[in-house]
Amino acid sequence: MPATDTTADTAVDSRPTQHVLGACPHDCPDTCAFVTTVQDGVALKVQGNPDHPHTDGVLCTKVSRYTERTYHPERILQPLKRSGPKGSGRFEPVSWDAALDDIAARLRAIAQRDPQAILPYSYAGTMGLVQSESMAARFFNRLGASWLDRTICATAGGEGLTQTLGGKVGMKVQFFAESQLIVIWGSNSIASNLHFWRHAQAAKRNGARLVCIDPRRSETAEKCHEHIALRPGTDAALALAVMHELITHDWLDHDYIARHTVGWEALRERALQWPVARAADICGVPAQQIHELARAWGTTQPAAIRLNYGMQRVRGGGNAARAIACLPALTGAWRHRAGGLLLSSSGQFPMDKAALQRPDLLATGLPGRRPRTLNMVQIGDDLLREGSPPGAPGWGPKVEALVVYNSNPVAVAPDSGKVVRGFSREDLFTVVLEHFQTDTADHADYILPATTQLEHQDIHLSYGHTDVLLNRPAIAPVGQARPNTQIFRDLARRMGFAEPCFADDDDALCRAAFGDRVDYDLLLRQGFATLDLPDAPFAQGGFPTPSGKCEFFSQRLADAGLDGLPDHVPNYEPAGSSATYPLAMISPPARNFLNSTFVNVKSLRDIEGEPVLEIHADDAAARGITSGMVVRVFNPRGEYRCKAEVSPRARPGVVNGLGIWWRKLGLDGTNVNQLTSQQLTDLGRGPVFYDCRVQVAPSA
Ligand SMILES: Nc1nc2c(c(=O)[nH]1)N[C@H]1C(S)=C(S)[C@@H](COP(=O)(O)OP(=O)(O)OC[C@H]3O[C@@H](n4cnc5c(=O)[nH]c(N)nc54)[C@H](O)[C@@H]3O)O[C@H]1N2
Ligand SMILES: Nc1nc2c(c(=O)[nH]1)N[C@H]1C(S)=C(S)[C@@H](COP(=O)(O)OP(=O)(O)OC[C@H]3O[C@@H](n4cnc5c(=O)[nH]c(N)nc54)[C@H](O)[C@@H]3O)O[C@H]1N2
Ligand code: SF4
Ligand SMILES: [Mo]
Repeated sequence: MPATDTTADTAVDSRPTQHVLGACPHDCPDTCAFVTTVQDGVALKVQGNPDHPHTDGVLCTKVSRYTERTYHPERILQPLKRSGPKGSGRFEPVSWDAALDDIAARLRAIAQRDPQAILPYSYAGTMGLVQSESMAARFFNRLGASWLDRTICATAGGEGLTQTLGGKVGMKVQFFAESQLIVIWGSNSIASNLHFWRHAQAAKRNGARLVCIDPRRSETAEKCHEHIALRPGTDAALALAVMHELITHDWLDHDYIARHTVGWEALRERALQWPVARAADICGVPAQQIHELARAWGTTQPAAIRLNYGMQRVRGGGNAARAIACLPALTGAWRHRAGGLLLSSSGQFPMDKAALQRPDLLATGLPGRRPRTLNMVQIGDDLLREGSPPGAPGWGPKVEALVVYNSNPVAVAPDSGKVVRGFSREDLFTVVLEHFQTDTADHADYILPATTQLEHQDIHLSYGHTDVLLNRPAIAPVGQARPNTQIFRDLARRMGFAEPCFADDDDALCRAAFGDRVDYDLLLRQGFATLDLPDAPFAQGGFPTPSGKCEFFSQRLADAGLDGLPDHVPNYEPAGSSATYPLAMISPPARNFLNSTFVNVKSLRDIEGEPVLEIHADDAAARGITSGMVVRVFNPRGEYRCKAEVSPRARPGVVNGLGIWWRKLGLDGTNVNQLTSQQLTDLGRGPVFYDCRVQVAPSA
C-alpha cells in the first residue's frame, strides 16, 4: 500500500478518503504498523497494516479504538493554567504565548540558581524516537537540568540480559512459530504481546508444547499445556534447579558450552547447590513440575523462551533474567533459528542516539558539565527531599520544577502516597504535556495540549521485532495541540537557546534517528523497513559480550563487587514472610488498558469494569471475603480499596491487583501503587512493583 493513496472507499460513502501509513506509539513489544482512513481531514478509523508481516492486519482492541481516544470529548485542546490549590484539578484556559512566556521565565529564574533543580520526567507514553527523547533531550541537555534515570520498566531484565548475552538481543519473533517447545516466562502474551501469541498458537498447531511460568493463571497461562504457578520473585531458584537437572541427567550440549560460553565450571558448581526439592520449597510448586520442565527443555529441539518483563519487577529481577538467559546456551538451543530466547530486540537497531539527543549541548552551558541523576522510580522520595547545602557533595538542590511528558507518574510510580504529596507541594512548579487531565495533570501549574500519533510525525524501533516504522501525520492537530517537539522548540527559543539544532523539524529528526543505516525512502513508501539480521544470531556463538561468548560468569559484575554468577536473590517482601502482611501482591496490567493509558476511554473501561483484586478461595474464605465485596488492601505504605474477585487466577498466598487505574477513577481516589515500594532491583536500579506484601480485609 502506498504511503497515502486516495481512493473512493464505498464502505464509508462516496467522498474520497486517504489512507495514511503510521505506527502504533504505545509501549508494547508488538509495534504494529497501522493505516488511518481519513476523510475531509477527519480520521475515520485505524486498522492494522496488512502488508506489514508482524502486524498482519491485526491491531489489539485498545488501538482499534484509537480514534475514540483522539477525538475524546475530554481531550485537552488548549493550554491550561492552574486556578485552584495545587492538586485541585482546577484550571483556566490561557494562550500558548502567555503559557510559554511564563514557563520560560520561571525555568530561567530557577536555572540561574541551579539548573539541576529542574527535572524532566518522561517515559513511554509514546515510543516514538522523535516525540520522546529528541528535542526534549536537547532542551534539557542545553539547560543542564538533572538527568532522569528512565528505569521504571525494563532495566533489571535489560541489565541481566546485557551481562549474559551482551545486549538486548535474541531470537526473531516469527521463528517461534517453528519451535517445538515454547516457555512463556513472566509474560501474559495474550494481553501484552498479542502478535507473539499468534506465532505461539501456530507452533501449538504444529505440535509444540507451551509452558507458562507465572504466579497468576493469566489468560495466557490457561491456554498453555502446562502452567507453573510459582511465587513471585522465585524465578532464579526455578532456573537454577532446571540447570541442576540438566547437569545431573546430562541433558547438555557440551560442544556448545565449550565453544561459546564463559564460566561453565563455576555455574555448574552453583547449580548443583539447587536440587529440585530446594527450589520447589522456595517457588511453592511441586518438585515433579520442575523436573518435567528441565526434561522438556533438555530433550526438545528447537526450544525457545519468550521471557518478558513481568518476572523482573522484584528485588532479584536482574539475577533472574541472568539465570534464565543461561538456559539456551546449556542445551545449544541457539543452534536453531527457532531456538533460544527473546526478551527484547531493541539492542539490534542502529539508532544514532547522540544525533537525536545531542549530549554535546551539556558543555555549551558549562564545559565538562555532568548533572546529577535522579531515578524515576524514587520520584516520591526525591520530591520530598530538601536540598543539600551549596557546595556539599551528593544530592544537590531541592527539586523546584518538573516538566512531565509521555508519562503519568502520579498513577504509575510506586509508593504513590508519597508521589502525591510531592506533586502537591505548593512550591513545586510543574508543567505537564498531555492529551488528558490525568492524575498527574491534576497536579500541574500548566497543562500543555500535546498531539497524538495521528497528528504528528515519528519514527519507531521495536522491542519485540526488528523492523523500523515510520509514522506520518494523518490529520491536522486537534484543537490547539502541538507536538512535544514543537513545544520544546518554542520553549528553547524563549530561553535564548540559539543553537541551530533547535530549529530541526520533525522530518529532519526522523531522518537523523538512523541516518543512512535505514532506507528512508522505503519507509516513506511502505511504512516499515526490516533490518538485515541473521536468522539464528548465535548458532556459532558471536555474542556481543566482551568475551564474545554467553557469559554464565560475568567479570564485569565481579569487578563491580557483585556476584559474577546468577543466584536466587529473595524478595524484599517474600510471600508468607510476615504474619501481619502475609499475602504477596502483584499488579500486572489489565488487558484493555496500556499502563494508565486508555483508562479514560469508556468503551475499554466498560470491559474492565472496576479495579479488582483477584484472591484465591482459601485466602478469601480465611478472611470472610466473597466475590464482589469491597475490600481494603493495605500495608505500612498505605491502603487501597477495590472489589474482590475470588478467582482461580490467584494462587494461594498471592493476590493480583490489576493495574493501572487512574486514581481518580478508582473507588477511593487511590490505585495499587498506593501499596508498592520505592526499593530497587539488584541490577539496573529498577522498580519492584511485584515485590510487595499486603493484608486484605472486607471494607467496613
Ligand atoms: N494490554 C496491555 N499490554 C501491555 C501493557 C499493558 O499495560 N496492557 N504494558 C506494556 C508494557 S509497558 C510492558 S513493560 C509490557 C509488560 O508485559 P509483560 O512483560 O508481559 O509483563 P507484565 O504484564 O508486567 O507481567 C506479565 C506476567 O508476569 C507475571 N508475573 C508477575 N510476577 C512474576 C514473577 O515473579 N515471575 C514470573 N515468572 N511472572 C511474574 C504476571 O502475573 C503477568 O501475568 O507489556 C506491554 N503491553
Ligand atoms: N503497579 C504497577 N505499576 C506499574 C506497572 C505495573 O505493572 N504495576 N508497570 C510499570 C511499567 S512497565 C511502565 S512502562 C510504567 C508506564 O508508565 P508511563 O510511561 O507513565 O505510561 P502511561 O501510564 O501509559 O502514561 C503515559 C502518558 O503519556 C501520555 N502521552 C502519550 N503520548 C503522548 C505524546 O505524544 N505527548 C505527550 N505529551 N503525552 C503523551 C498519555 O496520554 C499517558 O497519560 O508504569 C509502571 N507502573
Ligand atoms: S498496543 Fe501493541 S498490539 Fe496494540 S496496536 Fe499497539 S503495538 Fe499493536
Ligand atoms: Mo513497561
